[in-house]
Amino acid sequence: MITLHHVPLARSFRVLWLMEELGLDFDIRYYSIRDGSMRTPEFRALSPAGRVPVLEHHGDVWFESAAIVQLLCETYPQARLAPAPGDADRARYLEMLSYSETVGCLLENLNLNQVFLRPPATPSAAVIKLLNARLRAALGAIEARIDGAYLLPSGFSAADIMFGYSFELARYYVDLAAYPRLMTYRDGLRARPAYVRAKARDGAQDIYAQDFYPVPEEG
Ligand SMILES: N[C@@H](CCC(=O)N[C@@H](CS)C(=O)NCC(=O)O)C(=O)O
Repeated sequence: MITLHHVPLARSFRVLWLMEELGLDFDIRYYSIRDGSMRTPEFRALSPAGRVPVLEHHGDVWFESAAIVQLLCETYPQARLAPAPGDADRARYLEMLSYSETVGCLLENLNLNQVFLRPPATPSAAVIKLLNARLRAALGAIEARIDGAYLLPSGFSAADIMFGYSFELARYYVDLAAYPRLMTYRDGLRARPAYVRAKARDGAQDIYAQDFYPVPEEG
């Protein structure tokens, strides 16, 4: 009744993790960005841009991670993972849903330049340098304002799933030692039982071949 279309370590992990937090019973259909499995007409019929996540939920088909996360929070409100309209944390919550994709898009562009681009195409060192600086600035802004275990004063929420996932991926491009408060925050998220269960179902990633991708020298 619930099927997640998922690439290991991709944004679909956000939905996987949230569904573990919600205690839902669901299947996972695994894909790879590299093997053409996302280019079939069947998958394109589910996902207009051919991206994950896609969630089939009791006959409905949803795409875009932030939208799916919000729809799940609204469908299962008893979990209280999304502040409702009128709640004190609502504005910060909505900001962080979108901000997580600000970070996500920077990571995606770094992935395109430093992981997926194939010869004879050559990545631009200047563009990578700029993207990397923008990623560090985006993370630094949250490092400066986070002052507890979670993003919202009211406690754990789906915003932590959205942003926590992005922060995990940033380790491939930036030295996370520059963000000590976010590292403590990340360690707290990693210790959540639902996160541990989600990681156990994530699958083996084939996106990154290195642990770290430094900014190349210009020139
Ligand atoms: N804004 C979308 C982005 C989805 C997206 O780009 N997903 C990536 C994986 S993280 C993907 O499916 N890429 C496939 C490709 O680039 O071919 C979301 O948050 O769901």
